[in-house]
Amino acid sequence: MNSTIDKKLAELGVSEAAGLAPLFAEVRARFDADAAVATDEFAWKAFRDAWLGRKNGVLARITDNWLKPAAPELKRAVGAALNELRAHVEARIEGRRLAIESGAGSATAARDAVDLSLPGVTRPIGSRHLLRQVFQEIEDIFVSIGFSVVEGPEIETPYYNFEALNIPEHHPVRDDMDTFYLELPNGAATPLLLRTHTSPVQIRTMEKHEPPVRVIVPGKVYRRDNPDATHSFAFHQIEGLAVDTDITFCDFTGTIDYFVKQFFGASVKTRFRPSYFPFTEPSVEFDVSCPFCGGSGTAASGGTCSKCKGAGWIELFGAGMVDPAVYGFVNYDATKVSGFAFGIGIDRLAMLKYGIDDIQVFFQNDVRFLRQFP
Ligand code: FA5
Repeated sequence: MNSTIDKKLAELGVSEAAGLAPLFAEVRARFDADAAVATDEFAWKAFRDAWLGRKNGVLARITDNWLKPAAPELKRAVGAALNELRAHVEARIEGRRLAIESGAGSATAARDAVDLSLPGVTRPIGSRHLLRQVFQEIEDIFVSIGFSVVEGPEIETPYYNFEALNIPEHHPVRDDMDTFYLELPNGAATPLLLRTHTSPVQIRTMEKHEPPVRVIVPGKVYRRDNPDATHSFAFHQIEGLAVDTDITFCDFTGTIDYFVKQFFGASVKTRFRPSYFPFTEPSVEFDVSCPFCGGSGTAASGGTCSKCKGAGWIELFGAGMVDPAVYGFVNYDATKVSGFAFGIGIDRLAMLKYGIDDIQVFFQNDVRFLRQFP
């Protein structure tokens, strides 16, 4: 490997004979690009000399640097490729001269540069994922009534995910939120986990802001749940939090009712049932009348509605008035402030609104599904 061509072939990483074609194709492409620029006599002369000049023209340099020093077994092939290139170069240079003389130089050059008759490259245009669309829909509704959108980290400390939400270590409710812990070096200051809900952002928000606070928190959350039609180990929630000096349970029900009617339509009925969360008191589960059977429990076919299993109601999310104990963790005066919070599972909400019966389709990226929600 001592000649320039051998070096160039080695650079191309191909066997010597096989390397000739790409090497000469590269030179030819460069020539064709240069040719398009020679649109008047002056440019044409410079172009001709650059390629055909006896001493320093590209073809002369190829002869000196590639053909002459090529290994004997390669010489014939290099010579043939060079002759072919020379024929192309000479014909094209002559063609450019005739075109310039006849006054069609610039038009021909433009045609050479861009072939307008070629069909364009069609690139499929994507769309926002259905879950992203639902997030946007919900954000718009809450923003229109004075809430701001904030976000928080998906990797959390147990303090924010549990303790500051009034869930001490060994509290049984932690079992429902079994989650993934991160492997950290020995001696790390605190364990880290993938957050199990968006509620830690309640604490982070209140730590930073004095009341009044009105925020919603869209985001991804994680639990060690086995995947099935309604469970995924990664899913989405929107947290809501409103705290001020005079917020009552009526503000809470009014806000939620407004949201649900905006989202599902005015005819949907709503109800609260008592529930339990360590960070709200009282706590509720919020139900809507089944949008599939209109709350009758009976499907259009006459049988039992399969979506609500005949109950006429579908559970939507957990919520409640913020437990005064939580205010203690963020230095709010629990005797002066009150508020409400809620945590909506977005995946299930989207399934309900758009009649999707398996949560897993959100994560499979099957375009046949995605195209149904442009
Ligand atoms: C919570 O996560 C509470 N942080 C909600 C809350 C916030 C209550 C503020 C009070 C005040 P829960 O574990 O019920 O609650 O989950 C809330 C919603 O997340 C459920 O209603 C459901 O829609 C959704 N969800 C829960 N687990 C899964 C899962 N594995 N896959 C998909 N969605 C889930």
